[in-house]
Amino acid sequence: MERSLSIVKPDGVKKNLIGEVIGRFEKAGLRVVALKMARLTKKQAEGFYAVHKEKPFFLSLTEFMSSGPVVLMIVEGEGAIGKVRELMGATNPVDAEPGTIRKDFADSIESNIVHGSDGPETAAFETGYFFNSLETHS
Ligand code: 3AN
Repeated sequence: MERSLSIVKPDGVKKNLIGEVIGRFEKAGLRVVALKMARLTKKQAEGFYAVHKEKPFFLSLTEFMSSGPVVLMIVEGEGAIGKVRELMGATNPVDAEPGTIRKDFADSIESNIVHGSDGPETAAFETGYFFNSLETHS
């Protein structure tokens, strides 16, 4: 069993895609075990994306991620991290495979609808960043 932290980003919420994203996860056999809606502060977005703090897109990314409400969730299942990444598609929607969330809905490499943890260590950090054990229901 594996867990991945996923976010429906501000563009996904604006485009009314919360159910679409969760539905795709569920149809792939993943379970949502923690869920909440939040509006991140700039500081919270900076902490979440701390690994990217030297990147040229850090300011723009953290402004975007704090620009409107997001949906935060932990999804659980066998190979959850890889499955979520497969369902999301490549970071840049231009490179994403047909039938992926980003190919179907994303406007750009930054406004790309959805986040998913990229490995077991990031997943452990990211799930703990937004949820405690009392908020997680296996
Ligand atoms: P992914 O979300 O596919 O794991 P990461 O972890 O490389 O991608 O990047 C985190 C986020 O930073 C992306 N979801 C995207 O919103 C943004 N990002 C990544 N690369 C760029 C870029 N070259 N220009 C603007 N934003 C970017």
